[in-house]
Amino acid sequence: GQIFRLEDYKPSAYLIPGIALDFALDADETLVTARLRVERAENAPDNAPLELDGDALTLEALRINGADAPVSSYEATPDKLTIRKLPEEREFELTIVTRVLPSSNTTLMGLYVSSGVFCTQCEAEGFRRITYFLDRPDILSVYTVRMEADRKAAPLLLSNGNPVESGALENGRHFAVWHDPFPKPSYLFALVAGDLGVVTDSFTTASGREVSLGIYVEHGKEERAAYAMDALKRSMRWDEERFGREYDLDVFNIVAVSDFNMGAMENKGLNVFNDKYVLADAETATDVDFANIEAIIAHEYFHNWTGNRITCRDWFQLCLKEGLTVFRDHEFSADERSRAVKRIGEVRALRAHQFPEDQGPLAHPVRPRRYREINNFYTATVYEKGSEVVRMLRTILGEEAFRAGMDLYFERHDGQAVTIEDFLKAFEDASGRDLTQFALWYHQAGTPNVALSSRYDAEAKTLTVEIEQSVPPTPSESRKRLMHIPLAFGLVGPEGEDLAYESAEGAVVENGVIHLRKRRHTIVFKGVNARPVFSVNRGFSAPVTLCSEGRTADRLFLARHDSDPFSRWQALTTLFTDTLIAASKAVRGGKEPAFADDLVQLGLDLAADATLEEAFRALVLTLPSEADVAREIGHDIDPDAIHTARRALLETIARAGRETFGDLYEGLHDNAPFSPDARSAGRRALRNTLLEYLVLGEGTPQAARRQFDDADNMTERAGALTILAQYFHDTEDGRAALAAFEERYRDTPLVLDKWLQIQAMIPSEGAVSLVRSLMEHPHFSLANPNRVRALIGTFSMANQTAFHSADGEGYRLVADTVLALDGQNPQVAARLATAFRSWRSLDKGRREHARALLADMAGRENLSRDLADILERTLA
Ligand code: BAL
Ligand code: ZN
Repeated sequence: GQIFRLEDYKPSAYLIPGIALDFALDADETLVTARLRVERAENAPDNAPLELDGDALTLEALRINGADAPVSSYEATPDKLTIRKLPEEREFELTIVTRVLPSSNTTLMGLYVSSGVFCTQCEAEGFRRITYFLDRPDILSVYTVRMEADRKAAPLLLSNGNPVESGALENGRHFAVWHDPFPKPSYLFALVAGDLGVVTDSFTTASGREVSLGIYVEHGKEERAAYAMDALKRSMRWDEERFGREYDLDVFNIVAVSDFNMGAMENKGLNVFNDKYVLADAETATDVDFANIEAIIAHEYFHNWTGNRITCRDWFQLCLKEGLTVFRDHEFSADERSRAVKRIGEVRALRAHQFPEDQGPLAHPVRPRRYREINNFYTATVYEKGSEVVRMLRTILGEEAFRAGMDLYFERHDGQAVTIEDFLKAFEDASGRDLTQFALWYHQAGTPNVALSSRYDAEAKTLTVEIEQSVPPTPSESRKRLMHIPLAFGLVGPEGEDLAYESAEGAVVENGVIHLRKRRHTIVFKGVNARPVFSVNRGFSAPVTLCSEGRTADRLFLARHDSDPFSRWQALTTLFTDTLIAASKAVRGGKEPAFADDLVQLGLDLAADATLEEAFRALVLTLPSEADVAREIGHDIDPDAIHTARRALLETIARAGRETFGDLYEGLHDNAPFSPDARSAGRRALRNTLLEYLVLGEGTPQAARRQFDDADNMTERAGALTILAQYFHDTEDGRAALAAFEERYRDTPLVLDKWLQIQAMIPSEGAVSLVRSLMEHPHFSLANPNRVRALIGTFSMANQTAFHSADGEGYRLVADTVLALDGQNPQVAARLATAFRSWRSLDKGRREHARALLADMAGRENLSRDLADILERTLA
């Protein structure tokens, strides 16, 4: 297949400043009439052919300046329209009529039907499934959209921008016209037509513009949109206060649909959402769901400035809008909730999703240089590492200069399609700093390693710190350059306070940050009056792996005393991870795993420390996952040994904490009505975490059964069910709870997803056949991405022993599903296939099974470009 390269970028020979679209909506066959105002670009040759992108299109008519184009003047295939004979004038009008088939569109790209509602998804290259177009983000056009549809089936007709006109037509049909005054790339086009309920509200911007807000959901689900509306209004205010960004249209609409490939989409003025990230109430959503809704509503809204007003020149620049917007939504959630807890969650997610990507065959720079299928680059690297890079930029520049850089970026590039270079230049110009070395974070793949050691000289009162960086090779990048790594740090004194020092030599050290720029730095802190413990990468200031000399006593000390809560959590997590690695080795060698009492006691003490937030204490008691431990081991992984070791540590803590945990658990019970606020959510998180230990300590399911029966909210009900399913799935209690849950939520698909998910995680011998049988459940369907992700996605990511089962049957289950899905929805199939990305780090037998299945899949005929690309890179 064709490979697209960053260095091949050329400005288009033609521009399309305006487009008028007319949709005659019909589920079986929709006619799309597009009138394009085309302009030959300044420097383009007169005779340059006009090549428009298409995908699965049928051309019905083509007119140039109103006259039918002679058949000899163009060539149309489903994926391209080439017009060779064009008018001599620089400006002309093209009218293109295409026919598209919404109800048989299973890719969920372009125009499709979800539960009877017409909707669109155009990012990245879905607009070309609607009409022939220059479907690239640097073509900015003003859109006018007219839709007509059956009034009964689709009383609601929405598109981007502001509503202009609507009215009745013959035969029970009606129409509406929308106009979006802001020039935008085609990937931000959207249309929704259907019969939906609505929640309305309004927002007055800082400068007094009155904005009508609407969230559209299935009839009867309006109340479940209240939290999303609240999150939207808070996001709008926050962006004004933190970034000086105001909303710019008279209306802002959000539509929730049930069949959606992604989480949500930031189309101008008309965000389309996966309903999973809109609908929530106590009965159906967990606290994690509420937090995700808040974050994603904010994320899509924030795109209005970072993505829409200023967009990407080409798809290599995807991180320009995504990394930056993730950073913005992270900051929003940190401001709205607990900053420390939020940060720990971000780092856990980064390590779980981005680190394996960076360390495996699918590694790519935050700004990739080549791709075969851009859909495969909506990755944790582009999004999450992209956000970390912006966070480092802020750390390096400081809050004030960072904000000045953002202001300059908005001022300079509003209305443009730009690059990472443009973005960085704004910060260089605003701050006077040279960001050349820093820019490597965008260009170079791989997670840097930082090795570190320190020694204190009591007589000289110096602390000497040796730091060395290295960046491991990644596919097609064997030689790496040295990075600019900002490491926040502190010298923690005997009482837990940060010790002062007189001077630091050997690297630039400013405002509590060491700026690593060379391979090796020896930093001497002078005038340090007591032996400190060196606390480094506070707040996870740089996305690196840290290898420091393993002084257990120092880690135990930091876990209890560091003033940075992230570092406390990190110290404990490192201790847990190290002990789990040692225990896995022991298990593999046929020995009993053993755990140090002082570590177990530390966990108990932190869990019971009432001066700490409950959510933080819940994180403290959450052991590194099996996948976390596997990633740290890195090669020749035996998931069964890790599972056994982790279970043993859980039980050790459970036994040691039996008494305190019971009291803590009871004390956290809340009689107040459900509230999704962060503090209440933290209490529930700690309760659920304690419940697992209680059940393990007692060896009976009673406590979980009680919580399951008494719960008045989904967090506690699903938390209890998870524990019952994990440990008691083959007992009467486990079976009864699973059955009761299914009975209660059979007709609430988003909750049934939780039921699928919980069972997909059961680490039993029968896991593969259980998942296969759940695929036969009447409410499971390969056509719905949420169902697939809940069952098969969860199985592959969160059931390590079963996915990696030694007989290869877990791999086969996922491979079968990927192949079955590829013909319908290549994007979701390819995403599912990335579960194999770490196959080379498994032990030999598993590696062989994975290799055989990957090779078998790659050898199939008619694979989608999406899947072929993932398989080829995974095997390379
Ligand atoms: N642009 C795709 C969905 C999102 O990142 O907001
Ligand atoms: Zn985004």
